[in-house]
Amino acid sequence: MPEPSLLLLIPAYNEEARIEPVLRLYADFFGKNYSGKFQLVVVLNGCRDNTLGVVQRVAKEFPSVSWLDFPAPIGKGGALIEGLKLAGNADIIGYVDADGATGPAAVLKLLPFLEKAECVIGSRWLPGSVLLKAQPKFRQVVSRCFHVIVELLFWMHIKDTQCPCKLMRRAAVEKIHSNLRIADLAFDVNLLVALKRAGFRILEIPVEWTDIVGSKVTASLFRNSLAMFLSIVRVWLIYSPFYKLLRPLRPLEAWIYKTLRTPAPLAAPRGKKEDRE
Ligand SMILES: Nc1nc2c(ncn2[C@@H]2O[C@H](COP(=O)(O)OP(=O)(O)O)[C@@H](O)[C@H]2O)c(=O)[nH]1
Ligand SMILES: [Mg+2]
Repeated sequence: MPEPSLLLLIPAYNEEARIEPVLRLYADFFGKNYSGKFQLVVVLNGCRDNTLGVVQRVAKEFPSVSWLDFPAPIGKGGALIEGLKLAGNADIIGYVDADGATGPAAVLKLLPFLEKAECVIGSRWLPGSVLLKAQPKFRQVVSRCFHVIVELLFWMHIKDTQCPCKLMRRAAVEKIHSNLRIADLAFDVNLLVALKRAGFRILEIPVEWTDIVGSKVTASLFRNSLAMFLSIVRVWLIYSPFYKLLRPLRPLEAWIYKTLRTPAPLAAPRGKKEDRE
């Protein structure tokens, strides 16, 4: 029996220096080791370098590679929200980083766990995970503080919400897609909270991971962390009884995100009466 079709998204912003070997590695590995249909879709937005040219060059060689390009600065979350609209094209949809921190073999190992849960996520913080090279110390501290806040707000008991290696069944993505709003790097929390609240099971599996130089997040850690904090509070508020009352604060929120040079959360899709579910 053929394996299920798999579509992997790679959000990419100014990745001309890091993405080429990653695309080649994934396309080559899944081409040789996966019998189901495999698609790799890079979601670019507002890149100021030649990421698009690099992706197009690799796509000529590997038919499994394609791309979506959005000129507007929609952020990593915005790019993934767009990319997840392709969920109907595959049985399993997921995403990884453009830097190859988690290799294709590690992603393949996660796939069988989708028989037990609708969403499987890699974790760098579970016993059994292999950190070939850890993140810089200060980044780890910030990451752990973020984890504590996420746990206090959402009580999901997920050790590593931010690991960029997540796989989901198509039906789960389609069910929660209209609840995805967060356009910045806290998108992952938005996604996991939406899945949990819809009653889907999330399984966290130790993963092999290596820190790759050139992180966009570490480069502007303070600004990114502030925006991510704001965004997780925003996700929490969506599900709180105060949400409607806070509507007059929207212009202030827009101003803060603009000041932080971060894409603001998206509005509820048209036709969705209430912004909380
Ligand atoms: N499309 C898009 N992708 C982004 C944006 N910001 C970051 N990314 C991508 O998100 C992923 C995570 O960024 P990275 O710098 O690897 O962060 P780290 O792994 O957390 O240190 C990478 O694939 C980036 O190219 C953005 O504004 N738009
Ligand atoms: Mg990365």
